[in-house]
Amino acid sequence: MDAASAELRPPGTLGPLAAICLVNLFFSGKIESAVPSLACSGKPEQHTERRGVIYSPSWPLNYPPDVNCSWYIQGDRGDVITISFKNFDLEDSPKCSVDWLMIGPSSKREEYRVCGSFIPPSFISARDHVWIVFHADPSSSGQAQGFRLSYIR
Ligand SMILES: [Ca+2]
Repeated sequence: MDAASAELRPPGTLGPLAAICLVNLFFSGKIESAVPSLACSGKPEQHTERRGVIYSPSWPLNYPPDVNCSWYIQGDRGDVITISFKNFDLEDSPKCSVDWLMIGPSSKREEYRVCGSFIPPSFISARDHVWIVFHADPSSSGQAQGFRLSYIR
């Protein structure tokens, strides 16, 4: 804290505006982009909310090389899950074999694979659960911003 702001408030307190901003950050999920994503630590990040937002690691900065991230969205019985892309920019390659985003009913069953810089069409699940898997190859060339998607069921 610099001298000017120290004079404005007693040490150790946040103003009401700062508190509201922190709450907004928490509920919008944006704070996740500031810390390493659990989804990229080897365990899938579980989502059971009716709607939510998922970001590539380091968003809105470029994603790091050599990452594997996975998210598992579990709906209620009979739910259909719709995934819509808000931002999308992954290193392009033939058949998306270098960097890719995969969506499917399990982490091994791929129904949808995308890369490149065009916003892909929405994905509508045939089941009440979906896996989303993101892979970036070890090369540090060709990095891109990544993705921001929302899901709703
Ligand atoms: Ca890459």
